[in-house]
Amino acid sequence: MKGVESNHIEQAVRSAVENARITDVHTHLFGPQFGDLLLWGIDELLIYHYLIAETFRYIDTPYEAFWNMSKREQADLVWKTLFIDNSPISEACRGVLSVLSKLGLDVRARDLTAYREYFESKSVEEYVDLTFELIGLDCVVMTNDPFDDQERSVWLSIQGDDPRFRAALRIDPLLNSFDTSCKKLRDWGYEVDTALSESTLSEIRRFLTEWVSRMNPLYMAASLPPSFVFPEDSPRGRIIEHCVLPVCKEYGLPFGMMIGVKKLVNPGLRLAGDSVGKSDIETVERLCSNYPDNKFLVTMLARENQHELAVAARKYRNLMVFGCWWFLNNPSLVREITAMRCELLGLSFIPQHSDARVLDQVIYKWAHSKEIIADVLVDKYNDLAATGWTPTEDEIRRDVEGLFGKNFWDFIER
Ligand code: FIX
Ligand code: ZN
Repeated sequence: MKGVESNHIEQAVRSAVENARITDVHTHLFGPQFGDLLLWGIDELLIYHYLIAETFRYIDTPYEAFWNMSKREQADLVWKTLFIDNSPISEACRGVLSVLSKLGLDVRARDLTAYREYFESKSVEEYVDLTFELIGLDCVVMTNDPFDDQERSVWLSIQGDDPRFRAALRIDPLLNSFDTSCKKLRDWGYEVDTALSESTLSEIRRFLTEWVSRMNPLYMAASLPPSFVFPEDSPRGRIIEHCVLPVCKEYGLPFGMMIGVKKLVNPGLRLAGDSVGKSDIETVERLCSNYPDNKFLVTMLARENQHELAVAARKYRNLMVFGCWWFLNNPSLVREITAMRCELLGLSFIPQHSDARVLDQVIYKWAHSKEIIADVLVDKYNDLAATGWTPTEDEIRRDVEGLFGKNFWDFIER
């Protein structure tokens, strides 16, 4: 079997990564059939909550004054503050410029008006096609919340779907604020009460089953606080134990746990106001250990949790680690975390997701991530070749296609 000569490994790896088709396993994007829930274009890029948080570090504008501005006025302020008055070296700023550059726009001109004219010249359907093809996206997984009134009404009336946009049933309100969601469930005809009686648990299972049937989700998911523990004698603990895990098992759905978010530490920043906390890995181990017939798709937000999460994945084949999430999606940390995962897990993990909220973001989030993941893989295959084991180009391609999509689909279908 002819392996790649060591002086050609880098070229083979970078070519495989460049050509790898992508399944983006977690985003906040919506297909065009969801109307204005799908965000795209330069103004949406500029008012991404990452950039809003960064803008407020430089200005004294009262939060409410900012929120009372139009989106265009907000975008103008972000552009002036982060790109003109200060150099745009943060990852989120660089991302905006990467998008413009890859779309062939003249970044050197710093001409926001011209950039706006470009996007105004596109239809959403045309731009979705362009974006998916530009970055090699096969499919993105949405975040679909039946408790969101605007989204719920779309699901109840939607005709047809776009196979490039697959669903994930997101249940944060059910798990993290059951008092509020209990009332909504009652309004929708489910016989539930906050006492979480057996009949209530049965009704919650019915609710989940009905939305699984409606959405055909690839997984069920929730973001969870650093304090998340299981088992726990709380509404969250009881609903996970008696409703989420049984329904996931019945339908073969992974339970996606995104752990470590401290919600709204600064409420004035709204969506930009969340922070991070170290979480309890033993809870993840306990769930994987006690529910061997369930699958767990897990990402954790704290850098301090990454090593123990990778070690936990070595112990439980029903645990799939994914992404460098949110505050971890920065070059220095993606590099560190991906190398550690290769060293501990080989190729049995999902290195990245975009978490894109604005369609255009997939262009930069994947371009930046592919570059770093390729760097790490070049190192690892060179280390391999140094032992005398020379991987073939087909093997490298196979491995890379697993990282960018097949590992996810195999886990989903297992
Ligand atoms: O819970 C989540 O899905 C988080 O990713 C979001 O709440 C967060 O705002 C985000 O978009 C991070 O990238
Ligand atoms: Zn997200």
